[in-house]
Amino acid sequence: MIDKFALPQLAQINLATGVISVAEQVIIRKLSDMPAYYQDQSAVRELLKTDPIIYSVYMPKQPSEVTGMYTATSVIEPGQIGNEFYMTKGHFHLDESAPEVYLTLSGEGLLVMQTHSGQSQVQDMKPGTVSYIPGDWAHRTVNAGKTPLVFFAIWPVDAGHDYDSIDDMGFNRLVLVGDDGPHIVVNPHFE
Ligand code: S6P
Ligand code: ZN
Repeated sequence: MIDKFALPQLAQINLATGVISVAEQVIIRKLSDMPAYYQDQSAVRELLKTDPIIYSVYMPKQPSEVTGMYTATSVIEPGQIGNEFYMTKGHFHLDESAPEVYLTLSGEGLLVMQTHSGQSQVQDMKPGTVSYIPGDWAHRTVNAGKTPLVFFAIWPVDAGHDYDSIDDMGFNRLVLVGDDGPHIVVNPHFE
């Protein structure tokens, strides 16, 4: 379908902070929005006293509400909770034919992906990496560095988001803080 209503748009992204010049909506996720996502609940309770921001999402004013693509920058703060790095909730797309592309702008981390049938894959994220996420793969990003992990995402407007599956089951791989960098391990609590 041809998008008759969209006009060309120009935006400027600050590559270090992820802030978009034409940002219309900013989503801020604090630890209190996702306490059950981390394994070490005594570390969670301690950190909830300050309730840090884990990540923010900046969405520009969209050229059209009807068709096309959404874009956003995500900024995952550096930090850890117990022996896990700060990370996003992660989600599946409701439309399994709706893929997504992530371009890392700054920082370093990992993109954890998995299918409903249990296939999993973890990709490095660093400035310039481009990840193609097929429509039926859940995706979560993890900041494994000491600076904000900033990436740009593009996905179809009708993709929809399924957070409940991850809320219920988690991901089957965890990224833990190791002496020599991130360690990917099997999640013992994955159901
Ligand atoms: C949307 C895209 C990103 C995430 C963002 C936050 O399809 O994947 O914009 O929304 O990185 O992650 P989450 O899992 O809380 O939506
Ligand atoms: Zn997505």
